[in-house]
Amino acid sequence: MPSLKLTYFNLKGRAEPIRLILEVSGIAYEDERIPAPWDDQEKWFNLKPSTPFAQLPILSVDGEVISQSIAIARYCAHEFGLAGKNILENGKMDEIVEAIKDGTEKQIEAFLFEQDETRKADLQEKFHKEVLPKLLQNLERRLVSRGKKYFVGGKLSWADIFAFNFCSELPEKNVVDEYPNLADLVKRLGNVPSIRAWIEVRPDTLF
Ligand SMILES: N[C@@H](CCC(=O)N[C@@H](CS)C(=O)NCC(=O)O)C(=O)O
Repeated sequence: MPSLKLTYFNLKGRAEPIRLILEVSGIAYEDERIPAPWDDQEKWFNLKPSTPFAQLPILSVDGEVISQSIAIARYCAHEFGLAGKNILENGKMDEIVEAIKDGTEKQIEAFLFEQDETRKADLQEKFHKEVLPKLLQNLERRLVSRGKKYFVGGKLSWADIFAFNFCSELPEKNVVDEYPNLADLVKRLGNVPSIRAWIEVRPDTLF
């Protein structure tokens, strides 16, 4: 097995789906956490110039570094048994992951990045009233069309893990209850022993 070190801020954020993939795979890795820039900038400012795109997360694989959270997650899924068995299955998994990524980017913009208070309020309202319901509805439809239990191939994959992480990190968790098959998937994944064990011990962070 390669020697893995995942470096991110002490947050769930973009690293948490990767951590969950590694936990489910049962692969040993170092979970390196540095203070969030708003807590203490020094460590990040020292590290930033050495990272490929001046951002985190990064994953060191036997000393070779890859960045971009989705690329890292995809690498881990493929390497450790949570990807598809053929190119079509992988395409279907990518579809789910990319759809969730689109929603996540809009969420980050509305809740973290936007500085103008009026625009921020508008973006947040749009997220709650349009972006999130549409995304959850489409995920529910996709899940139903693929047999209700898992998003692809009738077995647990990194696509399910992305959906689990996104839904279970929503501040208002009960919004997912309107989508019964998605809610059931989130509940089932929360009971996977490796996921449950990780959630019990992982650092308690704001997001
Ligand atoms: N597309 C990149 C985005 C990475 C990103 O935005 N990272 C943020 C933390 S979530 C970061 O490193 N911020 C600190 C900075 O840009 O200085 C990915 O998915 O990894």
